[in-house]
Amino acid sequence: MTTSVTAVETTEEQAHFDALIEADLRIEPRDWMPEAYRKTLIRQISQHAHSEIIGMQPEANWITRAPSLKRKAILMAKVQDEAGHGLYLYSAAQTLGITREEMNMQLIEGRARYSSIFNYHTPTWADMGAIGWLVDGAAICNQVPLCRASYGPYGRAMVRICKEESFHQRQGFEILLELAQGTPEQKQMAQEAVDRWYWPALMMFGPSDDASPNSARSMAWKIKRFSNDELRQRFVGMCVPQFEALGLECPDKDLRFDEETGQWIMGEIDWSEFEAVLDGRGPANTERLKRRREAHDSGAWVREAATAYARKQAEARLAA
Ligand code: FAQ
Repeated sequence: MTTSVTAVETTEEQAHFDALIEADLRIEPRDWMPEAYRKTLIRQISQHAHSEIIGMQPEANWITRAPSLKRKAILMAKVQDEAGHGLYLYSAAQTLGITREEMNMQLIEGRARYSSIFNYHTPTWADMGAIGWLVDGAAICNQVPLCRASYGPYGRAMVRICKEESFHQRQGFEILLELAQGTPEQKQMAQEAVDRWYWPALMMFGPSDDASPNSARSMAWKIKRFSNDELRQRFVGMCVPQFEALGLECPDKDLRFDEETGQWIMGEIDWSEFEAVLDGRGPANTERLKRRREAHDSGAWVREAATAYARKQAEARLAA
């Protein structure tokens, strides 16, 4: 008897959920949702949050070496923004029933993914320009559609994140423009940084559509609005005129626009490199996780102090 009542309720709840998705309305934390939808969101949002947090490392590495006080202040603000993005996203994931602690442990124990892009080194100042222009540029392309994600807390977090990412992208472009218009050595440095980051930025969009196990379902649920390849296309189309404005060469020598299909035909992406990075064998995977674990350990006293303070406050409230 109980089982059949539950079954009827679930069917009704499922129908209500489907209707909300169909009508392009938002699913909120109070709403019933299929377990697989919840799990997919936790996976994507927590991976996204971890990316923002790990993504602070390649740039933080340059704060002390930025070429002027102004550049230092801008870079510091950008890295702080990434921390903020991580926090909005962890909060959004928490509304789905996972704790911040659990997500954090998944990251530091190497059980969670974060974006492949943050496993590359930043040997020169021009890499700060290339990250801002290409990595934040790719992030915007991928994330603007996520502002319309069907899950309310995720979509709303993305609105604020995207505003900040646009500023990040412009500051990266401006760093590269200044270098590209500087001495021949500076222009060369800008070109080399772009050569380093271009292909990994294309990989940020994920595997090609035929190798993307999650896309179809995430698109049906309106979490993702476009496929990985569609967004990669859009990004390449955005970059082409910007390469021209910078006076830099696109590292993809085979890139051409096919008038007939309206598609960019790209050179071959080295998917074996992408797989190696996802498998923990990228240039900087080991040091990124090591640094994150050290930061977690050295922050233990802050967590302990915050817990003790919260306990004292609770005791004081009870005594009052
Ligand atoms: N790196 O079936 P799909 C930023 C995994 S934030 C690592 O296509 P899905 C800001 C994927 O998780 C950058 N893993 O998966 C910033 C899945 O593995 P799983 C982060 C990747 O979820 C700038 C498997 O491959 N942005 O840059 C990657 O439908 C500067 C199969 O893939 C986001 O997270 C990858 N690149 O589509 C910060 C945006 N690609 O979980 C600091 C939100 C795929 O089944 C400085 N996320 N995988 O074991 C998304 O839009 C999606 O999750 C995708 C992947 C498009 C990343």
